[in-house]
Amino acid sequence: KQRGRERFNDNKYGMFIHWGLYSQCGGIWKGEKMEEGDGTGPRVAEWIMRRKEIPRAEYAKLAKTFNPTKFDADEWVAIAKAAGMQYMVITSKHHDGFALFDSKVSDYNAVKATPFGRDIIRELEQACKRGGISFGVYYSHALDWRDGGDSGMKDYCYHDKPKQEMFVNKFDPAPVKFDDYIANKSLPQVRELVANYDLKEIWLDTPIYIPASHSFEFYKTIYEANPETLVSQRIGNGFGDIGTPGDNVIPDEASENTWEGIATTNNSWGYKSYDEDWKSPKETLFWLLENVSKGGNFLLNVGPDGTGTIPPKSVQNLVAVGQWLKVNGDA
Ligand code: FUL
Repeated sequence: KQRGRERFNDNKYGMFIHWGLYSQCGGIWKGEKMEEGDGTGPRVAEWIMRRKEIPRAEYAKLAKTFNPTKFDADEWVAIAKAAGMQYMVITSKHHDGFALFDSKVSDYNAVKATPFGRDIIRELEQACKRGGISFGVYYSHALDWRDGGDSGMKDYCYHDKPKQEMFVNKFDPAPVKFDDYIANKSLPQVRELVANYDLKEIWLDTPIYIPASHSFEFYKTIYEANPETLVSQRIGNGFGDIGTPGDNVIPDEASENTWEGIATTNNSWGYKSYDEDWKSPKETLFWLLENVSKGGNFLLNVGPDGTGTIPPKSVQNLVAVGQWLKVNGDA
């Protein structure tokens, strides 16, 4: 039996939220959709900086226009609850390096670099508390296209890992060593998160080249700050508490491990303005039942747009499942 399994799996169903500067683009850069043009990496909309190879300074201009006046933390929590969800995990910093929380480590964050000037992570943490659901954050620790240099490719690329070079910033990397990025931004920001916010879960992601010593350091840092905070296994190198079968994957077999299935509501995590391929309520329910009946949690994503609105169609589908759960579930 793994650490935290009981408490974690009691929550069963949660809302994953991918939100950041990229949400303003909706998958389109200079009139070009992400399906077209050059660049590598997945076609998911939060990857626009990598796919379109947008230089760091140019991408950072998106901070100046980030002013999601429709954002209302209590409303997002109300939607999660109406959907039958019992927890929420939001991107506190994705691969683009921009943080949604107030940080002393880097000014590249929602409070200090945008006209909005609000601590989104604090507002959601408090709203979850008021609403009686658990709260956690996603944090891209190893991959940071703004400050992460080459994300360890030069120093830690061994075995079969070169194929992961499509992940890293090769177009305009920060002139820093990966180890310095870990020491000066990534670890300190994780320290800020665990010290300043009440987190049930921290979803580190995309370890790519990170060496085991760093993964261990992250785990130790989080555990020592708050042993209640469970860590995703994408911390890398076999550390972490919560496994996942993969992006948009339902495992074949049931498992006693602590794990969480993760899925999108259309085909992207971040807001993609032209993706209307929504999972119907029936499909959504299928995913939920498959994951939960096999012993996992199900963390289902929504991608709010640049104004702070969760796409109405996804809300509608989620709430329809919530209504079914009210009648047929045991919550
Ligand atoms: C992946 C990331 O690269 C995606 O952008 C997304 O965050 C997904 C949940 O994990 O590894």
